[in-house]
Amino acid sequence: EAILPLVINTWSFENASVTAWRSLQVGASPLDAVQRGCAACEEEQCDGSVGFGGHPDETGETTLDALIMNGDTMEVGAVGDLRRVKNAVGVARAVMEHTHHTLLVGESATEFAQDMGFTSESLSTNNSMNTFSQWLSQKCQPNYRKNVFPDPSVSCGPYKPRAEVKPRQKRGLINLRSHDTIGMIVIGRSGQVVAATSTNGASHKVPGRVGDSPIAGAGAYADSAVGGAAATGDGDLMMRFLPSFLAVELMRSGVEPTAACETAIYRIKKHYPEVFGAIICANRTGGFGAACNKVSGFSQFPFTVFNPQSNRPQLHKVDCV
Ligand code: SD4
Repeated sequence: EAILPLVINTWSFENASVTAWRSLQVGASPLDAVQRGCAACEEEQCDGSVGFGGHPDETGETTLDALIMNGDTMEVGAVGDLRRVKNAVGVARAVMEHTHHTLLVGESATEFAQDMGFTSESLSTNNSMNTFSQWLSQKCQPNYRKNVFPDPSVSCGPYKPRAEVKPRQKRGLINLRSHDTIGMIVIGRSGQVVAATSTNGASHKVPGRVGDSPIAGAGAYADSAVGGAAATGDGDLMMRFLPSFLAVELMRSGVEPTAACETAIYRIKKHYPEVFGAIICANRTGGFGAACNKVSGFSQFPFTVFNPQSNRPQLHKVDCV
């Protein structure tokens, strides 16, 4: 009575869903399907939050995080702070297939990608450069440094990336509607669970910042014995709770996907009630659910499901807790 295969992803990224589903239909493996699904989002720059040309860091550069996980073998490949390579999930796959490592970062990840034949090109676009110059031209720039009294997240005057360090703030800075990482779980007909993520992270981040998306158990997790999960939201805070791992472990102990997702969100909410975060969960029989944290301006989280019952990418919305 399993309803498989299943493709489920964060947000209303329908092309990603269709791409993964069609890949399965023509006999591709779940791993290939999840990779192609996320790559479709990278190419179309989903919501400006995936792939090149989005969310420039403090210096104006766009950098990428991505992960892919095989729930049969528990192999993971990931890249963080990847520069000048558009297909981040492809590089993550190459880390998994062609190294004994799990995570490569920064310029060295770029070098690895070049060795593997990926093209090196600028990730900047007119759009990302405009975002950057608009930010710079504001009198006070919201940023991720804790350096200016009284609001530690705003720097006024000529922007100085390096400044004295002040006590940490508890509230994240992720701007609600502009950070829509793709996280996708694919479960093949025979129950192979895989997951992947791809994102350009957070606008105006400190260079070197790596979010939750390329961290196994944070951005996504997959175990074919149980199911999979993938998260989106304020990665700097979410990654402290490994929500994807927690959700999978809850499902392992028999909790239904929706309840597993909710518990993972509640765990974060307890410490950071204002965190913007959401998670999708699926179990190996094709059951699925999602949860999000209700914060001002965000009360429903959309996610996309493709299975034999829907026969098309179906948009779901879950009310936040
Ligand atoms: C990050 N989790 O880099 C990503 C951003 C995101 O929806 O998912 N936004 O923190």
